[in-house]
Amino acid sequence: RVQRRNRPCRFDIDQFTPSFMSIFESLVPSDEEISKQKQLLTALSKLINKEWPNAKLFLYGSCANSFGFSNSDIDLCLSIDYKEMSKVDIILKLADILHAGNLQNIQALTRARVPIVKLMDPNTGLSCDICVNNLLAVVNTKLLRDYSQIDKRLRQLAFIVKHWAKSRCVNETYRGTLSSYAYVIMCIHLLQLRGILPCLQEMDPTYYVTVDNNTCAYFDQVDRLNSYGARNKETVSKLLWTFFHYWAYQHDYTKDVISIRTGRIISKHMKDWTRRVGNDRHLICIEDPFETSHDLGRVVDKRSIWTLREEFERAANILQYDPNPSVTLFEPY
Ligand code: 3AT
Ligand code: MG
Repeated sequence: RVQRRNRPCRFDIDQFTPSFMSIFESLVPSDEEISKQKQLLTALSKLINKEWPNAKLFLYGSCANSFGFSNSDIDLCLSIDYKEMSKVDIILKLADILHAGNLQNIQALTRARVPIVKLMDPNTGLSCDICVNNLLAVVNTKLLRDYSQIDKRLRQLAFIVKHWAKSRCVNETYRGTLSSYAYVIMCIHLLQLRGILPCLQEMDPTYYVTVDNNTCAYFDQVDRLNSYGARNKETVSKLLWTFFHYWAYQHDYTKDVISIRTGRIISKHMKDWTRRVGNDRHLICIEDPFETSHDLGRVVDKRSIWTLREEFERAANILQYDPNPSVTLFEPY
């Protein structure tokens, strides 16, 4: 591992860029799909506002953060200020409202960690999950989308990383591997270190919201930053190599926390993330940009950390040596 730490990238890495780009293109949702999502949001908002005029429905997660594949489920968040009702009551009432509106396959999951209602819309064929008052997720969705507008390589890199993670079964939080959200944060962090993306939370804020006593503030006029990364000419295949090389051989799992909030690597020691507390083992540390006490790697346990690290090494070695990396990388696990 020590020798591999400084190994230079293969000289011919850029020849694979066209094949990685065509994989990216094949995963991007069509305009038609995006307009169907908007149509569903409008229809559901209308239905819900009949009962709750002051409630507001937001798209969040991959269908709104620009990192969504085609045919993925839609995440919606209902924002409602209704002191008399508990979250569970709201979920149950919401399920009734949706029934009356002729939506299908409605399930109220009231005991889940994040209670949701699931449904299928027969008009668009889309399935979605609705949660209640999870506004931090709406704000982190905006942060991710804003980063994706600055340099198009972020979206390309993150799509390929997510596609790799899904193909290799390391995008399953219930089995101790990482969420899509965590992988996108890892990609943003890499591009910050390469000088391709700025650190929006360190710049003078132009956007502020307070969510559950958390102040979220950052520079969101990203159309003014669209040449930020232009001096760095690295291709998506080179960045992909750098990403896996970093997580396979360079990241210090005993000491380091990656942080897009600061645009740097910070220490586990400073965050007091050096030992297991409850179920948080801190074996791979990824700081949430807004809930800074929240380690997105907390789902990883002492077995799944090795699964993950073996997959990072496999990917790094394929990108270094394989004659056909854009095929081998995604071979099913
Ligand atoms: P898929 O395309 O569905 O795999 P996604 O972007 O929808 O990817 P997730 O399903 O992981 O991502 O999560 C949905 C959203 O929920 C993304 C983010 O806004 C929020 N979220 C997920 N995990 C966390 C977390 N641990 N902390 C805070 N917000 C989170
Ligand atoms: Mg999702």
